[in-house]
Amino acid sequence: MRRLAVATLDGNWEHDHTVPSRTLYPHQWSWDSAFIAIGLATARPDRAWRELRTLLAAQWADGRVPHIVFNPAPPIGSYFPGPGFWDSARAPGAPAAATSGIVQPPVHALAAWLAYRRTPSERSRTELAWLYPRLVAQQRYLTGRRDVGGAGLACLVHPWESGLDNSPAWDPPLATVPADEAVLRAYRRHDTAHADAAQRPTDLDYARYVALVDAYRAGRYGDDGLAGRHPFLVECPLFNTALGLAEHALAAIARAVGADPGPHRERAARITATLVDRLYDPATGAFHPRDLRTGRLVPARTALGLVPLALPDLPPRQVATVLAEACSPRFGLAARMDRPLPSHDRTAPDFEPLRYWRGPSWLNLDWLLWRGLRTHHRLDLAAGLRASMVELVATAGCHEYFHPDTGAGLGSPAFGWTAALLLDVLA
Ligand code: 9YW
Repeated sequence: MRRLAVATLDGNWEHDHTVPSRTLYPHQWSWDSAFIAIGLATARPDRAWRELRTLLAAQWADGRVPHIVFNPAPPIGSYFPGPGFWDSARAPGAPAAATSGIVQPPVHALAAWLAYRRTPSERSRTELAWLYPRLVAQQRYLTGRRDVGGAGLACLVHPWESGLDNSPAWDPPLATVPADEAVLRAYRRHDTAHADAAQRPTDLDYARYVALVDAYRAGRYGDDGLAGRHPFLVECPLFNTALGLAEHALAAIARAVGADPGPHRERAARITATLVDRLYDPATGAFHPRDLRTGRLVPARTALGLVPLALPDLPPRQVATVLAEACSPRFGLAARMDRPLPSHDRTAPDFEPLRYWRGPSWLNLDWLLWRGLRTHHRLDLAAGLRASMVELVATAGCHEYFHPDTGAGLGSPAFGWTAALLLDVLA
């Protein structure tokens, strides 16, 4: 399995970064690269650092790390929406490379720290020192300009920023985004040429995704006054967990490169406390996104609501209730799992076992939860989840996602983060 995973990453390596998938995603994606670097560190450490360096070299002047860095070579035109649609060159502070204008969960500081721990050499320390101020700037952007709610959490302006594009969590906030399918007909989706349309977001979802980019691009990706003008504004529990994990990782990185870890520790504690205060629902015992346009929590019980377990300083009460939710029939976490962990409550009427983030099982969600279980000393459950991850890949290969009942491979084959995170749990 290790050989298969390394061969998958080798096959997706593209001179200075790894593509998530040769067919579906022929550019560099932000949080994919972080997960991929974690796996590369176990087998190709030089590439792990190169991966992160390439991504952070495309950071914007305001600190945002774009969710896509476009590969200038042939693939242009093979992915929608491409660089022409994003038109980043006309935005103030954009880098030389063509990129998107939005972000993804900031798992990069954690990735850099884990890569360093696997290969703690002088070379690694140099790389870490290069990354450190850039990772700090990324946090400053997310907790500064993106703190639309004013409480210290990052606010998302697009479901793509969550990394879980069509999660049922986004249905209510998206419902009010004007969707003109005619707009979409002016473009051509490419994803459905490479993957079964039944396993992808719908055309209506895409019409709204396009409308949201149109709105953000019209303001040249500026964040001033978002509250009064932008049609989609949410605080996401997974994204903000990554934000907190990043401060914990930055504290460790600061120590390694001779900087002061103190401020990072303080910020980490503040993020966890705010997450509990704003996104925890005692009625479900889990976390939920907050829709800033209505002020309300989104009721859907998705896997997003379990991810704060990855925070080492999550209070015992929240640890206990999130574990209860994860072990309930909705998600079926157990020391011996009889089915893979789904991305959405499998008892919900809108659970869809084939459609992307509306039910299928994903290794990155498993991995975040697996880390949380180990952090909170639930080694029995961590072992059960790890066994489930290994079995998925052993049976179906390094697929993008998996059927939450049968474990059959879905989406793209030879998918980067599946291979990478498997390498991490095997190491
Ligand atoms: C798209 C690359 C990306 C991931 C996201 C996933 C998907 C892009 O693919 O979004 O075109 O749908 O939802 O998390 O980073 O793997």
